[in-house]
Amino acid sequence: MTQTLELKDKMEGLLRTNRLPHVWCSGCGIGIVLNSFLRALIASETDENKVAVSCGIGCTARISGYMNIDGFHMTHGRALAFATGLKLANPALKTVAIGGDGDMIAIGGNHFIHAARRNIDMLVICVNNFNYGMTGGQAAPTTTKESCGTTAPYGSFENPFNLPFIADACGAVYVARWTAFHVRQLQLSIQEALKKKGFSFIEIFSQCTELFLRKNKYGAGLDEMKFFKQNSVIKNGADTREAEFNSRNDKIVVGKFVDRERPDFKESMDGYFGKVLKDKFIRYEGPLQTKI
Ligand SMILES: Cc1ncc(C[n+]2csc(CCOP(=O)(O)OP(=O)(O)O)c2C)c(N)n1
Ligand code: SF4
Ligand SMILES: [Mg+2]
Repeated sequence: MTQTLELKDKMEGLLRTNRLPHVWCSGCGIGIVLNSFLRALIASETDENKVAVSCGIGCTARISGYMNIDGFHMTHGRALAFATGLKLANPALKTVAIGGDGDMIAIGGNHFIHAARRNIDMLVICVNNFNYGMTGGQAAPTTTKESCGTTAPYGSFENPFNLPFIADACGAVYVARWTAFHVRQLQLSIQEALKKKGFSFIEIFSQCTELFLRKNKYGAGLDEMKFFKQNSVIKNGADTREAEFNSRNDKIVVGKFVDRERPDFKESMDGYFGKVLKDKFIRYEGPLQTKI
């Protein structure tokens, strides 16, 4: 009982309750992600004063506005670019970028592949609801084949991206996928990824009740949770090529797929310049730490 009350107090402390009610539609999965993220911060005993959350634009990207920790609401698609700048300017920060599939992998796709390639030390959480929710349900690079969107009234015929595979191929050190149904695994995964050094990526399949589900007559939020539950297969360590989810008839492969070590951007940079510039190289450790 005491533990439950303690958690409730801590959760409330991390929420900007004066901003409630939130903007999300009833049954939307984004609230589940916010809840899991805050629980993971508490359980991992991460100092919230050393965390900065960068978000772009979209329903998901509104998440930083409800957290009582340093948050930035960026231009569309630039959450990772901004998080990169934050991390380089203050290496002591744990930077987290949270956003939708459109924000991170359509307009922001370029920033995504390069942040992973450079192994920038950040946690990226992408809520994949298979469409652009905020702007009216347009098809995204994640829309499943034959599913409709405002810009695909007869259904999409394009191949959707396999996000875990892209992150893996670009060099992410941690890659996982869960759904809004897998709350416990999601929280544990976020906890683990918060401790990881380097580019960590977690994709979360989530329900956009008002647009993607309604337009496609896939049912209400609860029906989509049942769909996630019934069609998911947990395959920790699976080859990310197996994580393809091209159509609603495919199985949803979830789990932790990648967990490896490689030097992050700063370690590589310091190592390289230390070698070529020797004593002339001044390592930058942050605004208060570096003496020039
Ligand atoms: C430069 C620019 N282009 C387009 C938009 C319009 N816009 C805002 S959010 C968004 C897509 C949001 O989709 P997603 O990132 O998947 O988030 P969701 O709402 O689904 O959570 C778009 C196209 C914008 N704000 N800025
Ligand atoms: S439009 Fe979709 S993604 Fe946006 S809040 Fe509503 S249900 Fe959620
Ligand atoms: Mg989306």
